[in-house]
Amino acid sequence: LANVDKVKEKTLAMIKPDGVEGEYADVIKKTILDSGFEIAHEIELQLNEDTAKNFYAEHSSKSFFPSLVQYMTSGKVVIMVLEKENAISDWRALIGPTDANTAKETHPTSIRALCGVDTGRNCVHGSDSPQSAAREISFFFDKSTSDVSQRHDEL
Ligand code: RTP
Ligand code: MG
Repeated sequence: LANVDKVKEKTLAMIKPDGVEGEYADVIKKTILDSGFEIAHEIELQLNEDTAKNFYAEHSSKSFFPSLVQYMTSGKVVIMVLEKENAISDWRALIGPTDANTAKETHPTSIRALCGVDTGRNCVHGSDSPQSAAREISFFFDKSTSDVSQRHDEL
């Protein structure tokens, strides 16, 4: 059993427009690699309104949905597939709580403490379950190839 490879898990990570605009992408990627993740795929693109709405469809009835869509379409994002054992929960732990002000108080070494502003502008995204990871990875990446490929140049 000691020789059995640990099963790797994949999750979807995104550096949101404020993170890209604030030039946090390089330090975030360094933190990702230093934390033992592999970056299996990476694309940078500008989300359009339909794509942002579809990606965050679970929040479509929330009062913050219009501002979320506005925020997510305000500039380029970097989208990555991260791979390691326990990638989904470990990436969520590394990014910290949704509200960046809470992150600064309770998780000062988290990524949202580093580059987030408040509960809306929190600079990074992470899949919150195996189901959402599968949905979100196939939302942006073509499963039929193992190359760094993307479904569209602009989404
Ligand atoms: P994410 O999906 O982006 O990783 O964030 P999360 O799981 O920590 O939080 P979630 O509840 O899924 O919310 C998605 C994103 O919507 C924005 N938001 N604004 N009260 C508000 O104004 C509010 N609440 C959430 C944030 O950008 C949040 O990350
Ligand atoms: Mg979420």
